[in-house]
Parts: sequence; structure tokens; C-alpha cells
Amino acid sequence: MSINSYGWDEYFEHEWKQICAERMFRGRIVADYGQMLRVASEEGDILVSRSVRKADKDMQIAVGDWVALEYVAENQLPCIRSVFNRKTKFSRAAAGIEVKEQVVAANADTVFLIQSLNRDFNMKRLERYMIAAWESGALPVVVLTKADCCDDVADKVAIVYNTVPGVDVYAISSITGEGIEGIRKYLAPGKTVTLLGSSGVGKSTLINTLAGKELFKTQEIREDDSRGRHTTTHRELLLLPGGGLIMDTPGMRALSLWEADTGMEIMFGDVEELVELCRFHDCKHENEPGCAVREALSTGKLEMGRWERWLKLQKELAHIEAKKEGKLRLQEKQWGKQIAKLQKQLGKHKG
Ligand SMILES: Nc1nc2c(ncn2[C@@H]2O[C@H](COP(=O)(O)OP(=O)(O)OP(=O)(O)O)[C@@H](O)[C@H]2O)c(=O)[nH]1
Ligand SMILES: [Mg+2]
Ligand SMILES: [Zn+2]
Repeated sequence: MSINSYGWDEYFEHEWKQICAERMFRGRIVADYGQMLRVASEEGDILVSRSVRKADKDMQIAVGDWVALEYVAENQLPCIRSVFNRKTKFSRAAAGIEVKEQVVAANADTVFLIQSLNRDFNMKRLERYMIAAWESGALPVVVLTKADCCDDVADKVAIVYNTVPGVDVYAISSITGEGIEGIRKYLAPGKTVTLLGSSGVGKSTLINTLAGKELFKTQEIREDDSRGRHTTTHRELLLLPGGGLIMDTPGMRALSLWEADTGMEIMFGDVEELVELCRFHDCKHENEPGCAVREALSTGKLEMGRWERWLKLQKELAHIEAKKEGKLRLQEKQWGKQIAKLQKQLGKHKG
């Protein structure tokens, strides 16, 4: 199998030259089954265990990653020796109490942010996905599914254009085929597209439509609350007949931001600029004199809803940053204790 068809290019060739070692071979992670991963490799399709040998121990591996593999023992699965630096990564804060990044997709060129035109249409959510998408380094594209179930497609598309100016927006239907040809251009040979969105919006159906066959399982959304059923349970990267690569992902319940500096700057740069213009650098934007935010709100230059969303996101990001810092301090404290213990032992030896 040629790895070129999986998107291998000069960028990774350069990476490979740095680590290139005899007996190692290359592959791309194409499916994540938890402890096991499937890899499309130079030696064919193989299963490997998630754990990484030697270097990069803490590195999280995600579907889309390029890895260097090696057979270390006879009759055993090969193991991952190294994970190549990524071109892009789409992350979120992992669910649960631990402060942890979850890499959802690696090395995507484009991310399709998917919402359905009937029940799932939500601009606040789109804004959040857009922040994470810009942060990822991949190009975000908005794909609105189930156009066949919607009477005001043009109005909804206009709302999206308004929310995310300058971003490509497509209204499609996997039932009638409307709009499908338009999105194929992102799936040029060797290019990777990741599909992201809530459960039931039609991600797997779209892949089946693009592939022209039933490759992935799909399921009706629930009657009672019109939510999806979380039909897709693992991430998988598929090579389409046209040469493009497309990644299916399980529907996301919530997208908690992990890192957002670039994403916030792109989505809310105007608000950040205003905040800088306030007379007092610690302005609370309540009723201080010379508050540029209040001024902009009163003239309508800044919309109240947008300001409130920015404030909320800001608070959320400050909270995650504080949690990250807390974790770091805890690690440092543990380190400190270990060092103190060692020094004590050394002292004893000397004495
Ligand atoms: N009318 C209509 N129904 C669609 C369209 N696309 C998908 N559906 C239906 O929506 C339901 C959910 O589709 P899936 O493809 O399973 O949704 P998903 O986003 O993969 O959901 P998860 O795997 O749970 O994240 C299925 O019953 C599909 O037939 C469309 O364009 N029009
Ligand atoms: Mg699915
Ligand atoms: Zn102010």
C-alpha cells in the first residue's frame, strides 16, 4: 500500500528524516477502538496497541496521526515508536474532573462543522465550534444538512454568513443530493476532512453518500426529543474512491474549549480591541468613565448578545486556564517533595 494516498507529503517526509531509523516503518492512524488502533501502514493495514514505546510517552495519539512503527518482538503486534509533529489538531477539554486535553482529530486540512437545518440549528454552538476549528489550524467550513426538511434554507444560510463572515457555507441533503458536489472540492486526493457535530445531524450518512455505498451505520434520531442516538462510537478515517480522506466522529455532546487564543482572536478580535481601548486597564466595563465597550454598546457598534457571549467564553477560558495552572503547581509540588526526599537520602549516605 502506498502511504501517499493517505496524505503523506513533504512536511511528513521532513519529519521522517529526523527520526528515520532502520527497521521502522510509517503509517497513519485510521481508526480508534480504545486500547487498539488501526493503522494504514507501508506494511498494510495493521492493529497496534495505543501505548507508545520510548519517546513521546505522554503524547496522545489520535486518528489522523502519522506514526513510526516497529516490530519489537516476533509474533507480536508492532508498536508505535514515535508520533510525527502534527500539521493541525482539533482539541477539546476532556470530559471528567481531570484537566486534560482530548485530541479529537489530527492532521485534518479541513473541518466540516455540521449542523442540521431542522432541529440542530444553533449559532451559539457554531461560534464555539468555530473558535476550536480556527485554533486547530485546519480550515473550517460550515455544512448544513437535511436541506430537504427545511422551508427557509436561504434565511438560515444568511444567518450563518452573518455569524461567521467569510467562511464557506453549504446547505446539503444526503437524500436529494443537493449541495453534495459543492463540498467534494475539499476532498481532493490526499486531503483530509474531519466531520464534527452533534449526534444525529447526518455525519455518517454524508460519508455514505460521498462514498456511494453504505460503509457506516446510521440511525434515525429519537422521536421524543429529536436528538441523535450516538450511533457512531469510534473515530475512523476513510479513503474515498476519489482519493480524498474523510473522518467520521461520534456526535459530540458538548465542546469544552481547551485552548483558544487564536480562535478567540479570529472570532472576537473586534471585542478584544475594544477592551484594549478602555481608559482603565482593569476596567470592568460596568460604568467606569472612558469605557470603550459601554460606548460601543450604546452606539450599537457592538451588539449586546455578542458582548455577553464573549464575557461567558472569557470566563470559561479563565476557568480552564486556572485549572491547568493548578495542575501544574500540583505537579511541581510533587516534584519538589521527591527532590527533597532524594536530597535527604543523599545527605544520609554522606553522613
Ligand atoms: N431528511 C434527511 N435525513 C437525513 C439526512 N442526512 C441524514 N439523515 C438522517 O438522520 C439520521 C441520523 O443520521 P446519522 O448519519 O446516523 O447521524 P450522525 O451525525 O452520524 O450521528 P452520530 O453517529 O450519532 O453522531 C438518519 O436517520 C439519517 O437517515 C438528510 O440530508 N436529509
Ligand atoms: Mg454517525
Ligand atoms: Zn471598559
